[in-house]
Amino acid sequence: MFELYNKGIKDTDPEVYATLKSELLRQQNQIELIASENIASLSTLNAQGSVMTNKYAEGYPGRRYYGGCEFVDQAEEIALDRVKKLFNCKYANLQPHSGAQANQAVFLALLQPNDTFLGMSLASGGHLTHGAKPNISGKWFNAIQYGVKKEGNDKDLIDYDEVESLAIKHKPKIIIAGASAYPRIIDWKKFREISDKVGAYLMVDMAHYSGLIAGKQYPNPVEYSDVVTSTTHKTLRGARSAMILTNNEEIYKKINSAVFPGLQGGPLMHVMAAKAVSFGEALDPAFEEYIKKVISNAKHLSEILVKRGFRIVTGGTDSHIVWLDLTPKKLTGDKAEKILEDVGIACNKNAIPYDPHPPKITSGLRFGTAAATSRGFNESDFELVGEMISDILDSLNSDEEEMKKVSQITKNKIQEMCNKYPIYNEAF
Ligand code: DSN
Repeated sequence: MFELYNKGIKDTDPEVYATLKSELLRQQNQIELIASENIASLSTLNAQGSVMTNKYAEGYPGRRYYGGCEFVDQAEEIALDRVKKLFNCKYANLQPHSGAQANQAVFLALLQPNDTFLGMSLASGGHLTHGAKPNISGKWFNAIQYGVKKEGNDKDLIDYDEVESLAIKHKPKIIIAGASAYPRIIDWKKFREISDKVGAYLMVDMAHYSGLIAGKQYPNPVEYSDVVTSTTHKTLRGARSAMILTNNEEIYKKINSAVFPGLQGGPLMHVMAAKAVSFGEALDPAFEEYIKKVISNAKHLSEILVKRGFRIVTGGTDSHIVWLDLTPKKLTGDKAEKILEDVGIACNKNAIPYDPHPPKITSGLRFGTAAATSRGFNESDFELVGEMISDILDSLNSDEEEMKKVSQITKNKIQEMCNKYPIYNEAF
């Protein structure tokens, strides 16, 4: 039962135990559609909750500033070997604690304060750390932002002409490709060509796509970029952490100094061990099958939502992401997110390109299929999920009685599905 991986806490700290238990039950009883989340394996959780928590290991394997590092060195070496195999790259740094820190490490390695870089705007589906004003990337650097096409056949798709003209005009030191809500294949080669034209480094933040890349269903950016960053817990389904990859030895050396001692002190060796475990899982052929399902489930979800009268930003998906435009239903993202959470579907409001609403309201929702696919949801389950989302959101335009009825029916169906697919067999 639940004590499986929280042995002891129940007796020593019932207060915190209660939060762990509640969170386990929330995850079990909700359908997780937050595109950046997943369900790590029990082995990954166990490695992360291990004795390596106790160890300081500033430095890199074989070059530490503390004694007693023999076994954490081995864990880091295993993780490094596996990740290099997974992404076919020569060099990796696995010490960044998070995606934001991995990106900062690249800035520290390759930029000076006030230097210019080019990144995708948050409003177009980019990431906060790619130059948004409230983030250090937008405060300490001259961040120029590109977006997506406003209209035409390629509406909502990355505006590569704009990327090129901004690059020629501003001569950035780095061009960043990669996004947080963009559901389509990004043309890494095109970004490489533009970067070469202006002598910029190409940095790819593949955080959302790294699992799809490991599963060979999305192009690998490593061969096109100077440096690649990623989190390790999204589609890659690993420990909550990050990494930096490169094929360039000079850049690798700079990245190592930027991560430690530039930005961080001791690496989290328990997380390193957990990353090693999850990279091992991603190398298993079963992971490729999982990723194929993640993408086909997203396509099915997207098709049902279109049938039910929603607009999908970019018209569909090549990934785990389904980006919903609520405008045809005259709804806002904040309200839709709340009502879906009330019935047991977790997702997040998300601005759509050229959104008239502010970020706390938005006209869209972002869904992702990685987590529910991990617990076993298949295409027909995702079709049902699409129908339930549509029923609930459509019911917002009916009277209170009808809303209550739809809500109760949906809650029951969600409970049935969640019971059918336990997130951890061993825990229930
Ligand atoms: N917060 C993550 C996401 O939801 O995409 C990115 O860091």
